Amino acid sequence: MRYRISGLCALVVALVFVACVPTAASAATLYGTVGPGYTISLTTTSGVAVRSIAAGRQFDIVVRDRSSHHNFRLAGPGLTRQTSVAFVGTTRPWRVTFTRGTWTYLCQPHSLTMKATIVVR
Ligand SMILES: [Cu+2]
Repeated sequence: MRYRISGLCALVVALVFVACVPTAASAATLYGTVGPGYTISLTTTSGVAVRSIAAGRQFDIVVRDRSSHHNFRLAGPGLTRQTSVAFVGTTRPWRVTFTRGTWTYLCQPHSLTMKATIVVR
């Protein structure tokens, strides 16, 4: 009897674990793209520019940095991620949880013009 109860507990624990894993691994992807010209964007997989995000949502951000004259920097409350100016290529996904506040993404050498904000609420 004791054995059967602990077996049931193990099964319950296993089911809870399996139920939680897909959620953690299924953040949607957003694309940050900078260059080769003087352009910077953050878009959904369908190419729609991201202007606002619901607080607490999590995304995997893949940055496509297409120029050694630009970089892509994402900053919000408590978090900054960026490519180097020299880097050209596609980053591994940055798993980001968007906390409430104003987020910005920009190219540091040209931040006066290559800059945008995202409202997270
Ligand atoms: Cu730039």
